[in-house]
Amino acid sequence: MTSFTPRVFSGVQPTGNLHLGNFLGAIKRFVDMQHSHECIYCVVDMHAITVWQDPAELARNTREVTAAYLAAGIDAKKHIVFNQSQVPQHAELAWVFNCVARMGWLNRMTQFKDKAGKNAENSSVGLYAYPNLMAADILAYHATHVPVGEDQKQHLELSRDIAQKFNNDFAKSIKGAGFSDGFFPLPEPLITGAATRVMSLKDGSKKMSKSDPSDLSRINLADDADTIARKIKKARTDPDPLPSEEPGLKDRPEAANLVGIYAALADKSKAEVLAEFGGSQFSAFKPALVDLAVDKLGPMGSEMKKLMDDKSYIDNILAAGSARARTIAEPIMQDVKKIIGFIRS
Ligand code: AQP
Repeated sequence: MTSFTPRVFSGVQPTGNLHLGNFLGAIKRFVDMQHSHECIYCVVDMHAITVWQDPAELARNTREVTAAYLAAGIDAKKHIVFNQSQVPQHAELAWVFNCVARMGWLNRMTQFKDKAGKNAENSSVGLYAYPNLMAADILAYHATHVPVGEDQKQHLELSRDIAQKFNNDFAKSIKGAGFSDGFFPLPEPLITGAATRVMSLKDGSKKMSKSDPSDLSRINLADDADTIARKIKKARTDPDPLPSEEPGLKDRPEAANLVGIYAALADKSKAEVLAEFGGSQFSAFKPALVDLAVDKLGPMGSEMKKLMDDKSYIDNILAAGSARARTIAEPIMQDVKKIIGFIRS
């Protein structure tokens, strides 16, 4: 098998209401990965338009996700931060993958079923083909590792299937082009930590989500300290004290969620958090969680606001990052064209 340099790629959609789930499941882990890997972090604006977006809001939200990356500690000089639509290779490779992926594969995607609901006939073709674009995002850079929340696991498996099928379908041509065995890596999902699926604060059976109509269901990264405190105080719980060990969280989704959030924010395991708070009532645990959340998220929220006041600073970061991203993606796309048999001038 061809050996690939380890490279991290991931992205967040600029669809507004960036929340604690996006932070703990993705952005916080992007920050960690940059110490050990070469990283490419994208604001996936082309994914966002699979559902209609107000143009002014899309631009604002693109800057907001960029500000969140920077405020969380991503180093845009050392690593690459950019928005997807400034790098045309994503769309080019996505078309190739539209022709590699099978309808049957996409028909199994639960996110499309959840998002389209009973309205599938009226959904955009882009929403249906979304996972092919996601595969292109990753594979346009030969990325090997993809930190994501648990909800993206199925899409990542599809990316691997697409990479594998391309490698098989074009095996002879790939060898002919000088690649010893396989052109695309099979990217590995990195779904780790205590909060890979942060749940709604109002309903422990539902994922914390940008599109939940209740703002009380989520902590937004832009929330101020008072709002964070109010939302945690109002979070749904059950009447029992916290257990001392993890099996005690079974069938207690709201308790499990708050413990997971605490653990992820404190960089501890759930077991460690329960060893500290086991036997405590929520009336004691929630104030500790408020202090921790305000301590960790407050400075980031203020930094995001500051960055958002300087549009041209953010736009320059995206322009520079996009230029660097293109220099990686362009030669890979040229090889794809050669492998497929497209004539190039
Ligand atoms: N609740 C979550 N817990 C952990 N990780 C999460 N992610 C999203 N929600 C949670 C992770 O955040 C990254 C970026 O997600 P996205 O912006 O690409 O899209 P999304 O998953 O569609 O976000 P939402 O909030 O869930 O939006 P809607 O309301 O549209 O469904 C991904 O790595 C994702 O796993």
